[in-house]
Amino acid sequence: MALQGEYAPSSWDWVRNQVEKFEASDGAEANTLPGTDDPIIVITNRGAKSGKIRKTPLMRVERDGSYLAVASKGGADEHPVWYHNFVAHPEVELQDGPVKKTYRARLLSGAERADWWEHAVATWSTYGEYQKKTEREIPIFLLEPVA
Ligand code: F42
Repeated sequence: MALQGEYAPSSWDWVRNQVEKFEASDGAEANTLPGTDDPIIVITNRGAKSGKIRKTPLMRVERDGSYLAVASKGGADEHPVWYHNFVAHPEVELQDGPVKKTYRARLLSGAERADWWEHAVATWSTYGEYQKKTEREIPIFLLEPVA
């Protein structure tokens, strides 16, 4: 069941523009981190306070049909706001290229987190640099398909 509600675009222009181009082309364009060949996905999520629909591009980290959402925010000392949305409303929609499906987000910890963090850094090494920039442990959510 698609997430319904009023769409509230990101307040960051480059993010809002990437989402617009990605969705208008059904994932055929604007599907990499600008200036690189590194693939992204777009996650539709519900605002924890506003209840509005938010769309969050993230680097594509996938394994065996599940995806990872890495709340790195460039190594900032605070979590991205979407972290709170995923905690409050774990049912999200993830679009990878033309394919859009429903997933359930689960915050990882312990050995499971360590295993998936290793996969995230192996997929996109900049995550390792971001973690070195901050004392904050970068949260990661496992997104598992909802049947
Ligand atoms: N961010 C990452 O953290 N990791 C990535 O791998 C990543 C890759 C990436 C690739 C392409 C691209 O274009 C962007 C990429 N980003 C990545 C950036 C990511 O998409 C987000 O823009 C970034 O992580 C910051 O997320 P944010 O949720 O903090 O966004 C801010 C700027 C924002 O949109 N704030 C809104 C605002 O109005 O200022 C509020 C958003 C919101 O969700 N509000 C909640 C609500 O209720 O509506 C409130 C929630 C609460 O409890 O406060």
